[in-house]
Amino acid sequence: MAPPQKRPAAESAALAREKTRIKKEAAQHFAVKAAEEGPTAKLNTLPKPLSLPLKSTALLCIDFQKDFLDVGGFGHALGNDVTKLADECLPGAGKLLDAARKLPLAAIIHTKEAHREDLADCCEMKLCGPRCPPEDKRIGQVMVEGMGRLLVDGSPGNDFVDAAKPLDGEIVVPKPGKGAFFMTGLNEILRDKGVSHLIVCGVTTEVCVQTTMREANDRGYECVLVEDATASYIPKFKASVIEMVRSQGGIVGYTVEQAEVHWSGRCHSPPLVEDEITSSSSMITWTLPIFLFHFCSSENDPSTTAIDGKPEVSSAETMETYDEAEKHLDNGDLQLCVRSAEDALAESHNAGRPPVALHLLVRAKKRLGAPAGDLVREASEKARSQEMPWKAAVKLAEISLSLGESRLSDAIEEAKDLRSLAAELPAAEGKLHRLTLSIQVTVQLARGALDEAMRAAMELLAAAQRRQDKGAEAGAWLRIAEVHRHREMMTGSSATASTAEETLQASERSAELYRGAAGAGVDAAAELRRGVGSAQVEAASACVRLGRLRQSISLATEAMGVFRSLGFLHRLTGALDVELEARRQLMEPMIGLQAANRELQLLRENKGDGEATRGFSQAEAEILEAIARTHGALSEPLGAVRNALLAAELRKEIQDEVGETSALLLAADQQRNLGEMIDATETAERALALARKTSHARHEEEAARVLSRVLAERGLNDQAPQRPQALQALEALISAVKLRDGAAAKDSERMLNSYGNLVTNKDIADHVVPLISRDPDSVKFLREELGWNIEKPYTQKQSGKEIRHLDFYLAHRLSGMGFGPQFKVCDMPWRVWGSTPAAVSVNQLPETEAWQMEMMFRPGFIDAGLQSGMVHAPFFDQ
Ligand code: TIU
Repeated sequence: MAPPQKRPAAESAALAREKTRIKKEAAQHFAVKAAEEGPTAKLNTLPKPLSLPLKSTALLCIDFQKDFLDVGGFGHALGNDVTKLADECLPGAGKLLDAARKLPLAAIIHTKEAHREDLADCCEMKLCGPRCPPEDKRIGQVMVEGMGRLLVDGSPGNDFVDAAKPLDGEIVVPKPGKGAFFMTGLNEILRDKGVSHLIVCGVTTEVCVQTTMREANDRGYECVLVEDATASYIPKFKASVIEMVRSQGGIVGYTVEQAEVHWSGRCHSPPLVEDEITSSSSMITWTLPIFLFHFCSSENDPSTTAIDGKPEVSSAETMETYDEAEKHLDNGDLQLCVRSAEDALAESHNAGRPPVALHLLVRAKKRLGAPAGDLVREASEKARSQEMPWKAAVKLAEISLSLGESRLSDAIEEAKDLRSLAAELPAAEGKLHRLTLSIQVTVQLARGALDEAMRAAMELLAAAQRRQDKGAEAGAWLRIAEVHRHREMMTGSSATASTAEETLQASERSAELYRGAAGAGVDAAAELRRGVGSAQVEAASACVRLGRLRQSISLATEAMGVFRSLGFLHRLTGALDVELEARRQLMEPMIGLQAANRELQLLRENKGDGEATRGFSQAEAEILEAIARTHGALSEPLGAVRNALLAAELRKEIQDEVGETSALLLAADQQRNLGEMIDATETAERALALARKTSHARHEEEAARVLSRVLAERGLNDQAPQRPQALQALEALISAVKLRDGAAAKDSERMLNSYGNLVTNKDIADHVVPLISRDPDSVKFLREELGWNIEKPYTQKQSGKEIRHLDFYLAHRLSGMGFGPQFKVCDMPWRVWGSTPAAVSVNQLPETEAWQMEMMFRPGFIDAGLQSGMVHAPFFDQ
């Protein structure tokens, strides 16, 4: 045999790039790296001792269900003696759960083997194949009253046993197979939570536990099997699994005898809630004996950081009442904003601020639904009683209302009035003047008058420079950056174009000035610190557009720190969005997901049950939506659906119906990608109803589009809300052909195509046949203008075979492809015409398309051929 060859010294840059790409893509399937910081636990595992990084460790409890542990369950139906199982593993599992719940683990997850009620997720082999139990003891059947249907989600017998029930906040993963990774979102959940290590327990050892451990091992998770918290109906199998797992140096993972090891050492407290900034650095010594885990101190000094290395979200530092009001408005805590603004008005000591506080008050009350007339009246009364420049105050209130109702010309006029008023008020002049200009920038941006907006922003800068007010100058540069950003995006407008470089420069200048004005940091006015953060986000997003992705991430991260410490949660999630986009472009979306989940965790820990929970819930929902979108981009619809539905739930809780609609739309679209068409229909219908209720035209349109698409894919075109419009487009097309209007025909065809399969080939035939029989020349027009080939006669006989979609899908799944083709509709060739109508059209889900591209097929063709048992060959030869 030839000796091994030496590797060539250098590889081409292209090859190296390709390798990096493959590595990054592969990484999406793998566990993340172990946490480097935070507490660790030393375990006496075999084949060697293991140090668990607690921050990235999850406890995974497999199938502690009555179906396996109780008489009358599925395990019993299989012919097992189930009576010894509970004693063998539940005491150990109870101790393990108790201990784990006291630790800062990444997650506690409970799986359950559970099929959907319709058993669509149970393959025939498992349901009624030759290795199944006899009739009446099969999945979905009721063997013993009181236990319900065997192994079906929601049945009493499918629930967890009392000794190992999940608590609130713990994750439950239903699974249709033995392995917990098969057809579940478990891998995404673990990856999102930054999990590298799994402590595994559950039943039965050699079936679901071992299968799951093997699946986890292949995905890069380090697993530890806890021996006294797992059991098998066949004791020698448990012993064998334990031996197997740790043989060959730990081929599947580690094992540890029991959960009981006395704890010693110190641990700092988990992040505390509310305003106690100092609590993050306090050390406490736990006096409880803790099972299993033996703490070691964290490598970095824990006294300076919270448990996860981050400071907690604070709701107030040295913030003035005015800043508080601003924060609450930004976070959507409107009642709190009203209260802080009223306090700020009462404190009226700072020239120029009272009118601004009134401005905040009016905006918050407006968003709470107060009538405009009342608000103006209230503003003028408040202004008079506070002895503030009331004319200016009322004018400001009017402007707020005009802006809120998009009456932009009114706002412009009012801003001019305000300006002349400002000049008459020496004490407040500077502030009011700048506020006027700032409003002008806002209004001109809203009108799309970008050069006018830039002029106002420049004037704002000049005014600040005249007064040598660094903070105001910083604010002006931020507005300039904002206008540049709009000018970057402008298309077909007459305004001057800007580059991302210009946006970046202006925002960097702003950050620098804000930082200078804020001085040493923590004690600085919240307004200035917030300015630093906002300027950094603007700069970070410009960096994304410039492809400077690492720089973008570091800016966004810094900004998040600022907003977190000030409690500006909405801005915090805005900064996070920028980081996610940069991570996505860097092809490291999982790191973004981890960051998002960390932020989510932090929000939840700090939420408390105080009054400001609305802002927390809103920010939580925003992060969940960002996570859902990222999963969507990664073609992980399970993760996307789960997070989008959680977001919708939160939005509902805080009665944010507009937000709820958009979360539902996101969920519906992903349920469609997942093939959960019934769920997708229901979700889209809910979204449509909400959009109508809130009179949100864009959402209504979007919901009608999603719902129509789903219904069409289910073959329920007639129920689709956009069906009438789609038919109108077809009629418009026919009229355009009659009039020989090429441009109109093309427009209508584009319109028609945008409705996808809402209009069927039969509809087209029903319209086209009468047309060409009355007007034979239209065939030529259709060919020349639209390229429709409807005159080509068929020379061969058509044949078609219909195969039920589900059968076809399952056949492919079971024959080893792992999934089946996922098209929904297959008729005959689209717009091919002969003596008898014949058309093929195929609608596909994105997954199928990607799969076909990989196999170098043009999307659609193989499905069409496969399903219809080979349609008319000449069509494919063309
Ligand atoms: N039959 C058996 O031992 N186990 C299962 O079917 N499922 C689980 O292990 N959970």
